[in-house]
Amino acid sequence: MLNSLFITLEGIEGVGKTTAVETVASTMISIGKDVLITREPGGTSIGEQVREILLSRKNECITPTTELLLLLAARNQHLQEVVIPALELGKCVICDRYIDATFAYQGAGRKLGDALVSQANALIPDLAMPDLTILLDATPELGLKRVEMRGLSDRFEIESNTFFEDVRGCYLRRASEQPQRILLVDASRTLGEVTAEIKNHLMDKFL
Ligand code: T5A
Repeated sequence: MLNSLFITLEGIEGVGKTTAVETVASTMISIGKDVLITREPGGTSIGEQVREILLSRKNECITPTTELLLLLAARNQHLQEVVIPALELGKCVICDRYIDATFAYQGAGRKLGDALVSQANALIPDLAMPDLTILLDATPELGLKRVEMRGLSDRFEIESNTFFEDVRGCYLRRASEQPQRILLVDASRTLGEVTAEIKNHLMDKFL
């Protein structure tokens, strides 16, 4: 997949992933890349339907294992239908959340563990790994405050502080284990500072 790039954005709720997707996209377009923006769970018709099930507060009875299997069903569809074909065309695919979220939320948050999450992901044929993951990091207090200002919360956003501390801890551990792939960005700074760091990193790495 010559010239293709797969970039993912990760972090707990409200740290600014969706905002950063736009920064990554405009920077990569400015250096001549053909960009495709997508997200997980979602990115396909089936994936977006699964997203609705997962985020709806009506579905509080979903068990951790059901949650994991639904996410991976959506991921498989997303990879086969959208991500892999785009990478084969040499595009730069920018995805709002991907595999690190499953380790952080289901592995650590829901306590299913790394081993089960790895085994479940291994069921997906051609599981693409990101070339770069931008991990936006801030405390759950700060992230949830930003999200609350937006109104109604989804099924994940009503989780406890301990849940989000576990999720954050797993993300930070993965960043320290995989520094070549994961760029850790302090998202508690101003939007201007966060945007500048992301842009500079992309320019240094890909220009
Ligand atoms: N999930 C997903 C799993 O459990 N396992 C998985 O494997 C996967 C793939 C999806 C849910 O799915 C779960 C985790 C999630 O709970 P989502 O909508 O993709 O949900 O994720 P959220 O984190 O809920 O998305 P949010 O939109 O809430 O948060 P973002 O994208 O991090 O934040 P963003 O960019 O929308 O910003 C929030 C607000 O803060 C402002 C923005 O303008 C916006 O108003 N902001 C800043 N303000 C000040 N300073 C900054 N530096 C700022 N950056 C952004």
